[in-house]
Amino acid sequence: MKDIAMTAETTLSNLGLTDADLTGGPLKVTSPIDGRLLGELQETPAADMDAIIARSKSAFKAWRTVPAPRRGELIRLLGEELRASKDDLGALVSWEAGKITSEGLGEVQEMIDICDFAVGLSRQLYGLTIASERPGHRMMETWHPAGPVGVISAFNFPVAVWSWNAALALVCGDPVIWKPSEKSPLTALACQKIFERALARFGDAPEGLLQTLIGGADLGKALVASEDVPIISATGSTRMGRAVAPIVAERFGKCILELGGNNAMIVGPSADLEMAVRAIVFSAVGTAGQRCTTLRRLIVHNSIREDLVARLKKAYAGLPIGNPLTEGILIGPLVDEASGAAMSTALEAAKAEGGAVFGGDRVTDGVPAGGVYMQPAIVEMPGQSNVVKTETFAPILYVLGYDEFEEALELQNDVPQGLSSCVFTLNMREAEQFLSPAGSDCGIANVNIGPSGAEIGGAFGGEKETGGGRESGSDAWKAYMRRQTNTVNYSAELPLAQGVKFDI
Ligand code: UN1
Repeated sequence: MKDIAMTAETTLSNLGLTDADLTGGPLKVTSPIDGRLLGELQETPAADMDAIIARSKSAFKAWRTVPAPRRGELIRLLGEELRASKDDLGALVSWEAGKITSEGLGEVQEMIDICDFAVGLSRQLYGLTIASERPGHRMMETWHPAGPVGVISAFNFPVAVWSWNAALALVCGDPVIWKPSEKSPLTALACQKIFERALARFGDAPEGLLQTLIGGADLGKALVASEDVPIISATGSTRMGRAVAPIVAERFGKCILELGGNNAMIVGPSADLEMAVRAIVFSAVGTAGQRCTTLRRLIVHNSIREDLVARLKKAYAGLPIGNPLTEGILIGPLVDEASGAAMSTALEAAKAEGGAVFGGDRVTDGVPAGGVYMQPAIVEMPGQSNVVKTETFAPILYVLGYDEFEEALELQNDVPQGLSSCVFTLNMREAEQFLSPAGSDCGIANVNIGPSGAEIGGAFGGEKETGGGRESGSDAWKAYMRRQTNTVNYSAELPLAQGVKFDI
């Protein structure tokens, strides 16, 4: 094995993080891999928030008039810088969030993809033209930049989620103020440096286009409360969303919320089980069960339940758990002790609610000391009890049986969350019913692929407790702009709409 101590330092210095960034501050950043100290960071003083927001506001005044394709050029350069830093930033994601190498790199690839998307988008911020009822009039819709966007992101996708928001916001003409998770400030600092390299090559961007806040919840609170930040895009727990949304609503700001998920797969009797097993294992245990889109509920037809569960147990028994930077490892650590404890508590609750638990123990052999390594768990449940309806951010897969497809759909929808969902079936009626208005109630609904690992081209987000926001592809950009309806009269008359007469 490589000397991992050396690689952590090399990774940080390759990304331009110096001793000045990494020492002497009160925010201790430790790696979930082995608990090692990665840095002691200075925090952004809460007293600076007014100045930070004011800087963003003045950056907005300049940036909103820069032609959108020119704004796209900045994102093109950001994409180039990300390509150049892909290996290092991917490795830092592993160090700070505990992801396996391939997933760390995949996350950076997702950033590169959204930059490419946003560059194209910068020439496609289209509005409609609308037929006017009045002669000699033309109506149209124009999309304008909206103002500073506050981005609050979680530890589990510490850099990709920022980029989905930032790449879109910046081509839309909005500066960004980023409050990363306290668990992942190093990757955020690295992104700030990468962005600054793109800025230096770009040349004439206003100062303050991207500002990163390092520290605790008070900084996020100031951002959320500020009337000068019209858009707050927040990714994290439903609890966090419940705190953020009313404050933003109070001041008539707009929220883009991407909160909890409790994603299910329905497996019908006709399913290709071989494929289903691969999809289940990746989506239930990948990222150690710490994706919003992680598969948490398996709703399987009773005729194949035993067979499928037996295959899964076999696959689970051989899963390589350990240092996520070691080749061949598929399951790294949970982010911290509290996550491990939450997993154990959920498994105890599942037992009390009648569940039969397979796996779920802490692993201490063959893994680095100082990290929280857990065996993924499969829990056969008698029904969709409380614990199954609760999102536990850990690799727990609850299994429920069904007889009629309608029943499976009801189970799928009968949870508070509504992010992602899927069906494995070769029966076209089942597949289409799943996607129909009477099918899955989630923001993402897939056929014969798992619920996680979405591409950036689609709009990402979900309904109910997931918060209703959409980020990333499709027309998600519209949430970062303000819509203006324009009516132009090129006639010499002044007719009123609806035939109203008002002669003076
Ligand atoms: C998240 O877990 O917050 O679909 C994001 C996926 C990734 C993004 C997940 N593209 O799993």
